[in-house]
Amino acid sequence: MTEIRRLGRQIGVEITGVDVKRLDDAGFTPIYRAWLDGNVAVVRDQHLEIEDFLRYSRRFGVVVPHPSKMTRHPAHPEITLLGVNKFGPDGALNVAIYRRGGEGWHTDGAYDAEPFKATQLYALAIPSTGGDTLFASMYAAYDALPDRLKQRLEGRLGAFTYGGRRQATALLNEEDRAWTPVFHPIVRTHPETRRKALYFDPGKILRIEGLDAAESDALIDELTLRMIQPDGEYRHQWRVGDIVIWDNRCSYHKAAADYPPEEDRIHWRVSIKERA
Ligand SMILES: O=C(O)CCC(=O)C(=O)O
Ligand SMILES: [Fe+2]
Repeated sequence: MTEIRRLGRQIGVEITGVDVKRLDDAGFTPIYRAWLDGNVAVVRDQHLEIEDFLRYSRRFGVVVPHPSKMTRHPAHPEITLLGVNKFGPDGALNVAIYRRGGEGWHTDGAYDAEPFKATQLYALAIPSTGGDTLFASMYAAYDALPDRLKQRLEGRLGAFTYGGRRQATALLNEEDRAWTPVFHPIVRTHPETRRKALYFDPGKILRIEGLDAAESDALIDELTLRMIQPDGEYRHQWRVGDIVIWDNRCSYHKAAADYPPEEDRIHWRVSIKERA
């Protein structure tokens, strides 16, 4: 029996009692609906091979390879490996791998003209302490904006690249580091729920179009302070066998990146788009 339970007040649902390998369309429908409603869905206690994970992930959309080629699974380019090859040949910790996703609150794939709909992780190894993933609702962030900011942002586009203003491209090969900016509305209407969300990523945004540089930077700073609403948060403590999927169109996330580096924390990860 599939059971669905709310986790955070405005974000997060937990789904138990399913084996995603055996799910038919009728079994998937309530999961998809719960995910749209909760933005982040946790499915517990799965035992998956890579093909099972890919097949289940394709139910949500089009699975695409991530631009970081060096962290792709060697035999399955659509699978990104998190926490693998954390130590270099000289034994030094590769901080870009260890702290991946931990630099700040973000949404995945805003650097693409067709940004990521969802990201899904499957947990293979979890450290004894730390290593949580934090989530927050972009709907809650938008709803909490003062009217003057809602009005100021309405219809405005942001310019985004992979590395943003800091040009943080450590996980990319040399030849993949040049990006042409793409543009997305900062106030984004979710195509399925029709709710408005603050679509924002301080690490990937270059500027807000139509403002001079100083104004744009100041507005980016102000929005950065307003991204996270206490009522709109959920913190995921991982267990081996968890699948977690988040909706990049209406949520932010961040890795806590605080676990003992000598311990394993390994996930398979896929990037999912609405269309190719
Ligand atoms: O490892 C995590 O907790 C999340 C990392 C992240 O930001 C991502 O996979 O997009
Ligand atoms: Fe991320």
